[in-house]
Amino acid sequence: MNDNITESVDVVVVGAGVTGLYAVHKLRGLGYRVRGFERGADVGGVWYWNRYPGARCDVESLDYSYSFDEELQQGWDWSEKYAAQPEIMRYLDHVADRFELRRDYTFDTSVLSAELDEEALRWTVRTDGGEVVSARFCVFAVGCLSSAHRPSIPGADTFAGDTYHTGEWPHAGVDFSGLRVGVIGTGSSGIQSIPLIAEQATELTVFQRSANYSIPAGNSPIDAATLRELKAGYAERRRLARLSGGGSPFMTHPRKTLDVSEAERRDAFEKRWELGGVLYSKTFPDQLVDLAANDEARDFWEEKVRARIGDPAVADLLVPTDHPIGTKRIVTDSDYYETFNQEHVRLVGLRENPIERMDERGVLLADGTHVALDAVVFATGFDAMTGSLDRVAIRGRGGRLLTDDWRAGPRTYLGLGTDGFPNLFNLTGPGSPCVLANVILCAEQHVDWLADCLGHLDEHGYAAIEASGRAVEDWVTECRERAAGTLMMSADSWYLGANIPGKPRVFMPFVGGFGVYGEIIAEVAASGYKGFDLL
Ligand code: N01
Repeated sequence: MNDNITESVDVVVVGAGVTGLYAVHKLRGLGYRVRGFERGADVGGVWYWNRYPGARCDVESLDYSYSFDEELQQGWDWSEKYAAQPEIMRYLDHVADRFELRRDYTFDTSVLSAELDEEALRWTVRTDGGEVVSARFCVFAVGCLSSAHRPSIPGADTFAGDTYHTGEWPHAGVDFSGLRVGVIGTGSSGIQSIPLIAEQATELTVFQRSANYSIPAGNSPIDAATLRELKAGYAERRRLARLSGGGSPFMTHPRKTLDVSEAERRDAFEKRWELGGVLYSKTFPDQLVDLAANDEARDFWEEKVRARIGDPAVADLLVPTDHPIGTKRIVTDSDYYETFNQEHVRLVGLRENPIERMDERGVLLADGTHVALDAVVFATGFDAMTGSLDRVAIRGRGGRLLTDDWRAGPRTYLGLGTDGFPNLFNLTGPGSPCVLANVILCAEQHVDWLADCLGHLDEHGYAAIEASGRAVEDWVTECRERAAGTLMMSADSWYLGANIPGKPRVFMPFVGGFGVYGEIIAEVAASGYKGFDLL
């Protein structure tokens, strides 16, 4: 063993979010020696970091929970249809305790590098805690929305008040009472937090670059009788979820938008509206591929939303005109639009009046207006899908850096592996449907596939598995072509890297849907891992 190496294991898992936790549980249960590292002080991943007011899941609680253990899913009682961040953290804490997952993790520790030893086909993983671990397999479960993005605004460092990023929220919470607050950004995080910040702030200014589509969450407590009934139907609920496009037990209307009468169309939109949240973008099967169909959904949305906003000029600013509905992730809100009917809340459209700079006392706009502020909240999103991997120096064959190989966009086979990086897996990331689906079921899908794959290698005496260059090229093309056949390319979304200056404009997720993707990866496994070289 290399002198520097402090430990030798079968698998290193990076990340203790929903994917990493299940990976540790599953692989350890199969007898692999597993070592986990996590940047945060505890488990939870995005839910550990995103503690901003109003943080709430946009997938129903019953679905956004592990399915791998029947006693776990029957034993945990969700209190609300859409769980808020504290309840999800309690759940993940419970999972970590129940399966004793913390004992294999080192927390407050970032993985700095992973380097392939080509002779031994092993990875050397170095951490900022000084550990050097040799592992046969390296599994990244670092999350797609874990690298907070703060835009560079001239003069931001001179601002005298406090600044926050929604994705790095103080654990003790923030009291905005008596303060003039600015929120920059109106994606999910901004739209969820703005109504609650408005309840405390004396003045709230929302700086909006792009208007977004948001739908009322329709959240409600789940009473005991309903919960019993839902749990009794869990098996069927999960079966439907696994077949679905998004990992939730909901199917689109069987017919296309314009093939039904107006009355039937409105009825279908109304039902999805009542259901609440992101599923609205999948009311009809053609909504994200046919602009005329999309326009119907958009018009219904606009009618509903304008009715919630008092001032038509404010409504004009809040209604998006730059992208079809659902081509950025639809936001799920609680009283977002009504917030702008309050006297002390003001909306600034940055397209018309951009931020020129910040100074000690606030924000200066291009038209010369100075907005005096005591605190600024950056709800400006993430360097999504690749940002967290980019922080790790991953060196494969010939010392090649993964970030160099991915300079023109992520290159994967099935989202799982990359040529030149044998035995290295990236879970629930680019090339997979995970950010477009229920990530907990996606995590289970990936980890179960991985566990079978490692079993296959051992059973047949292989040391390693590596995606072939050809399979990677084909998968990249397939992902690109599938996306090009939809309307998803027409929005400047984080799916496309469009929110990060200089990032290549490549649609990173697989748009074919969770169920279809599950069939594809199962078929690859059944074929003896076609597209991979077994070494
Ligand atoms: O980030 P975002 P998010 N100047 O990138 C604006 C998931 N999530 O944290 O649209 C001014 O969506 C930016 O403007 P524009 C969910 O998948 C889920 O809100 O780029 N503004 C945008 O308005 C979600 O999609 C939940 O023009 C700037 C905002 O900041 C994903 O996480 C809750 C700017 C960023 O929006 C990310 O959501 C929260 C600049 N220089 C998050 N740069 C739920 O489960 C950026 N912006 C419900």
